[in-house]
Amino acid sequence: MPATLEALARPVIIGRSSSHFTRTTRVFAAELRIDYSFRVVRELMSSDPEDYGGNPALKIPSLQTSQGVWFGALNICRELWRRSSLKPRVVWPEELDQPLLSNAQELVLQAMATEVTMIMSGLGGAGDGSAHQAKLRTGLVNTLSWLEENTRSVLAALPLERDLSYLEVTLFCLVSHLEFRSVLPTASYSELNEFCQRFATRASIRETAYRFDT
Ligand SMILES: N[C@@H](CCC(=O)N[C@@H](CS)C(=O)NCC(=O)O)C(=O)O
Repeated sequence: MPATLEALARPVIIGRSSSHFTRTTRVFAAELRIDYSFRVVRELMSSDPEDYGGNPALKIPSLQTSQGVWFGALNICRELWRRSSLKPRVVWPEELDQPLLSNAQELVLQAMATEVTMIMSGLGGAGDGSAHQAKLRTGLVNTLSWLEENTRSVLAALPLERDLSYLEVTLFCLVSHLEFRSVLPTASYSELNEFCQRFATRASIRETAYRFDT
């Protein structure tokens, strides 16, 4: 089937199997039982927006639908939820109305973005010795320590009657990605590891394991 017709039939996630923001959307798709196609972005150094589903920021993931293209993981997860007939109870970021919870979400997303900067500047040949690289790493380590200290209270403060939360999915995708890309060893973060082990029992996590697309 031509690509445009396929996009009309079912949505297309444009991303990479090694990307934590992409995995976030695929975990949502699996939880919401949304059938989709997956288009791999082969060249992450490309400066052609078309390679990223038209995203002018040259970022993945994007979601191509008959309605248009959605840029970014949160937009995509919301659209997947709207398309799902299951309508599970999802806790979205705007519901996190106390500092502990909203700071946790902010720190998880910032750590994911920091990781992207570190990995991409490595890919771009910027090397590892700059003051900026050192600051990025310190910020990331501080953030992981904060998350380690607060994760138990964060999880306890989330609404009990939820099926899923954007916070938990992104936290899982972040922590597991740090090991996968060897950005930071995570063995010493026992609370985070305990959370990841529990969360990894979901089928949506098993079905979306990180790997490098060939
Ligand atoms: N705000 C975006 C950020 C997406 C993002 O940073 N994606 C990474 C991959 S995980 C990316 O596009 N990396 C390529 C680059 O930064 O050039 C979102 O929430 O989806």
